[in-house]
Amino acid sequence: MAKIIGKSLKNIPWQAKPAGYEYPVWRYDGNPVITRDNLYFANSIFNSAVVPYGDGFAGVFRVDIRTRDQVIVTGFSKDAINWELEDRYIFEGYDPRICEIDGEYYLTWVKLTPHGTVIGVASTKDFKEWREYEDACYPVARNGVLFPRKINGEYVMLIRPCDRGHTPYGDIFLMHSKDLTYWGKHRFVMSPVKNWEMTKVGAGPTPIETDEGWLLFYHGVLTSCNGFTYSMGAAILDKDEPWKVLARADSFLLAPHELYECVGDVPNVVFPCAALTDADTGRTAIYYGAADTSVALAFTTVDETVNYIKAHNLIK
Ligand code: BMA
Repeated sequence: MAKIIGKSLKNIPWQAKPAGYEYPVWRYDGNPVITRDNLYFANSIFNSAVVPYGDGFAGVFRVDIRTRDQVIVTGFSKDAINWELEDRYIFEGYDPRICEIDGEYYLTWVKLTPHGTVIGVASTKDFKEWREYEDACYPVARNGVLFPRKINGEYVMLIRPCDRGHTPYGDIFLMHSKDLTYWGKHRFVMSPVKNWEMTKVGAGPTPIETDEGWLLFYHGVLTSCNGFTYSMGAAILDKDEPWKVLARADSFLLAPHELYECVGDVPNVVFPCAALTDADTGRTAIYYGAADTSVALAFTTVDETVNYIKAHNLIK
């Protein structure tokens, strides 16, 4: 049985898998959990990330405001389902991820520069004061996701180099840093392989440490005659050399299906950015943006997902 290496967290959102449901990831029946109505100045609130904080949870939310500028807003919750969002933003940019490393919360996000997007990096202890670091790479990149601990003494970040538009290509790479300022030792991680992800792939939530390796949820993009479809896949990366993909599911684990995933500002988008886990039970609550409009929640257990990946493994 695959086990999470991490903290027990009894109070994460959870619903049992519906009877008769065959797949390893199932949706929360109260979806979407955050909509544009959560904030008066929002056009939409979607690709957002949450983390345990104090006796509850904190989050960094992608808010597209009514000028359609993109900003990051913090929020707090006792149950990780009902959120109070602050009515100011901390940074401009989009698609935030967040993780705790040694008592400090590290935010990575897509930061806008005149030359294209880069990965912004900032940290906080209290979600009020933020320290911003050097940009983690030069333009153009998106989907910068830190591992939740140093590996062999170094910070490790997944990134997806791209171009200024909606990239017609996209592979996941990773890079190392001793100080969150200088990044190097770049390694290729994965390219699209199957049709559901054929256009590009990008890391999703902070990787989850398990006794089998790092469980990585990621998004993959299909280009159809009607545009892009974003779905969620999963892979297991080597614990010490995480650029080595040990196993990878050949199919998606979650794809646009419900109305709130298929209809919105950008139709047909499931874009995972965070996961809360309980090490005791393996329960995992995945937060994903739905149709670039709202935030939704899905569940799995690490054991179910790892078993599914192994049973549908495309790595021979
Ligand atoms: C990507 C990012 C995501 C977005 C997706 C679909 O390039 O901009 O924030 O969810 O496109 O529009």
